[in-house]
Amino acid sequence: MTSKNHITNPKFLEKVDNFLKNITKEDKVTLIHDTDPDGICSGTIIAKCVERLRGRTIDFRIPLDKANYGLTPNMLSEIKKNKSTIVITCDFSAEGNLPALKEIEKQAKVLVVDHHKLYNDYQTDRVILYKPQFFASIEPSTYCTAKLAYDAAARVCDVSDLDWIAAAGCIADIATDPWMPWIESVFKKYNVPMKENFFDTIIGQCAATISSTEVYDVKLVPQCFEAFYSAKKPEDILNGQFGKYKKIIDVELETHKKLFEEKGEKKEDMIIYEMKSPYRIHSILSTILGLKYPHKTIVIINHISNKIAVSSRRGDKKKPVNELLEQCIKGFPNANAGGHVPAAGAGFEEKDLSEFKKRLWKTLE
Ligand SMILES: [Mn+2]
Repeated sequence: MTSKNHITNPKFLEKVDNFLKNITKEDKVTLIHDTDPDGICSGTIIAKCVERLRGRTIDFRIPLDKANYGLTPNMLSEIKKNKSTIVITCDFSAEGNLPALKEIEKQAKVLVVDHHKLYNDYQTDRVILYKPQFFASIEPSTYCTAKLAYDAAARVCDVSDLDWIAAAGCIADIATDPWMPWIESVFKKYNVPMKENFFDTIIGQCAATISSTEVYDVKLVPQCFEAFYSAKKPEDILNGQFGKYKKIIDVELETHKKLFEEKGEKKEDMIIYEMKSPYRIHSILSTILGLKYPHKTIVIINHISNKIAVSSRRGDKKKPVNELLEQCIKGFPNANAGGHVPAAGAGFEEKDLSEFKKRLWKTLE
């Protein structure tokens, strides 16, 4: 099993245990989750955990609104309308919007399950930020939310049948390194052959099914959650209704992988590739290329419905790409950037693209 040596603050985890164990049948539980594989996988594990603990499933589920990353006014009004007494968020920095978090706290107890950057150290007797930064010595980007959710759930109920879902989240987030012995045991348990590239395995393909569906049409993702909720094993996901979206997206990815090699602009350790796709494939594409070129800073720029979406990777973490993107969009109107040291994203208006690229190249000087 997983070594416990990475836990630096076991007392902190007891607070999380108590939060989960104290949820009652009468509580109204709202789950807010990201719509990427780690968000879906962690959300499924948390929802299953709540169901097993109190004998009734969660009451409300709100997928994250990608256009307004984080807690939104719409979420607040829904939580108010629903009279939620428990709010659990998965795979985004809910504390990034502190006023909204404080507003929810007036009405509900909040558990933030997440491994993204810590924006506000806000822990109260009604709000727990269950983030690796507070209790583990592991680099947060490699302690993905699905694994956080699994580890928390495993301390308070039996979720051993959900291990493959947690492993899928780890693969999707390139968060396998610290958990290798455990991941190998999961593969063995489900007779899944190990491959050099995790994404080529059946469990990796489950994660890819979510990301493909998300980039095909984000509106379909809520159904992805249901598919994971009812799946008993990895094959159930691959043989389900979402396989067809994966095939469409795979073709699009192959096209741009080739074009990246031909048309990517290279200078020193940076490769910038500008593309146009009707699908939001930039982040999957940059994950694939980041794995292929771990010592390069990969920047994928997608022109999508008159906006620019950027995804960046730096496998060896030698240069923090979250800071790189934050720095390069400074002062742009309607822009955002954020993420992890090895993986980050940004969005801004098309008119700012040339300035953005100029600033990117300038960081090499
Ligand atoms: Mn994640």
